[in-house]
Amino acid sequence: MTDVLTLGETMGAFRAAGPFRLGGTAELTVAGAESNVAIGLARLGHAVRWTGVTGADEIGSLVRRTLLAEQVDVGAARITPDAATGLILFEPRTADITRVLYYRGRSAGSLLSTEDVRRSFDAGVPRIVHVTGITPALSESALAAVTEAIHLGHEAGSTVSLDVNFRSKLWSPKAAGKVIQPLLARVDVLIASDDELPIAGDHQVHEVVLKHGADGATARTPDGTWTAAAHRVTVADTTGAGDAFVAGYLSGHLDGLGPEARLRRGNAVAAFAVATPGDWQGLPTRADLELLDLQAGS
Ligand code: KDG
Repeated sequence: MTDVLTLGETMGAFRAAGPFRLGGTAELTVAGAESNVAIGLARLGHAVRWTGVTGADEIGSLVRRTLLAEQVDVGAARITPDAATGLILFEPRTADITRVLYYRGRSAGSLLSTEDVRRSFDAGVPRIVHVTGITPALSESALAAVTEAIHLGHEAGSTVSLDVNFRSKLWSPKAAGKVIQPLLARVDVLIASDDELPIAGDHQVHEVVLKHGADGATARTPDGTWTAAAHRVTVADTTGAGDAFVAGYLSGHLDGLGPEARLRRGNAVAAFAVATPGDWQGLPTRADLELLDLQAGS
């Protein structure tokens, strides 16, 4: 049984030690919003499948190897000889501000298609289908893939979640709104940061989760509104904090927690993520989460 199916582009990631213009050392790892969520859920013990396309190259192997090592199922992911795996360069300027450069135009990841999504569902209906607003910006076929994932998830009775994840380097807020708003008709859980909410426009999504960064998060359903404060931790790197929150929040869904407890789990997972440099490296296990509970109780 698959708990969560997610799909998108995961790239090779270079994280520089200092300003790019000075050159010097950089760490090579992988990054992608959906695979960050997948790793977060897998570390919490959930069965997660990630679907995407990587090139038949060494960076693509790094992506697949990393996800496999994190117990993420990549059995439905595709390797293409037709394009290279994309790259993302992170230039940390402060703990809160990281400059991002993309080398992902016509990348393997942008070739994601509806067939990839159908193949992913062949392996079993997931309890949750999670997509982001990044993938539809990559190409027409990637948009079709996201549309198909939402459609198949909705038809099969999965909970469909969408994180707006607006990326200004890929498109404008107006272009994003035009594409994302029609998708929301079949979405059950809409996740956005405060500044991304206007992109979602008017919608009827049952559950809306707002990420307020260091100020925590809010969940709204027809039954009420809940807010939970973020944990105070020393921040090393906020990249991937939103994805970490989503992993925790969806984990709470899978465990049958109520809205406030889901928010608390999201905030706890995000606290671990921001305390370690990197998108996903600091994501906690269940045992790690208990450490936070112990500290809160001491
Ligand atoms: O959410 C963190 C992301 O910014 C990172 O992993 C890269 O997915 C990414 C993107 O497309 O910007």
